[in-house]
Amino acid sequence: MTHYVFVYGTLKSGEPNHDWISDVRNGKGTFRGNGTTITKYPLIIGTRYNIPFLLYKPGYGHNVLGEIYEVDQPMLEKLDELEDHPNFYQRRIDEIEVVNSDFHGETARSTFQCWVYFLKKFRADLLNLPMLQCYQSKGDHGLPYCERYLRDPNISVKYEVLLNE
Ligand code: PCA
Repeated sequence: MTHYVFVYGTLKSGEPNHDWISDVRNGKGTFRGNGTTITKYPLIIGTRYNIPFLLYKPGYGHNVLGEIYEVDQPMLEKLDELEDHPNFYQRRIDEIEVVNSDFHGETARSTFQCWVYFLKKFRADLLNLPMLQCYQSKGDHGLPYCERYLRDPNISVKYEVLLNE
């Protein structure tokens, strides 16, 4: 079973979690092209660890740029583990427009239904943060991503971005 995933954050090539999607021990992950969300969404950097989040608030923010990967079931399950779907990020299908033609033999297609990791039940104050169009950990925002192994294991950052239930 093949899936398409649109990645907009640390999973992109050159970003701190790219190894997850390129490590063959996790399954198959093949880069298929750059893409952009057809719907606008807020892409923000949040928590003390500078984690990128796409907020599920259609119509706000930008048409976000990212990368489209074709992945197999084991890889999708690995990505769910990294993103802690569905407890933290929630994966949902979204329509993504291809912005280059790396889709060998499929150039007639300009949009793909892709899985995307969103934050759905997010705190409203996150909407006051700067909204990016394209994420880079080392971008000029000055908020580099803090990798997991460097974090305090006693602190859960969920409360910094998710609504209390
Ligand atoms: N990793 C996922 C969601 C946010 C993140 O850092 C991605 O790159 O799409």
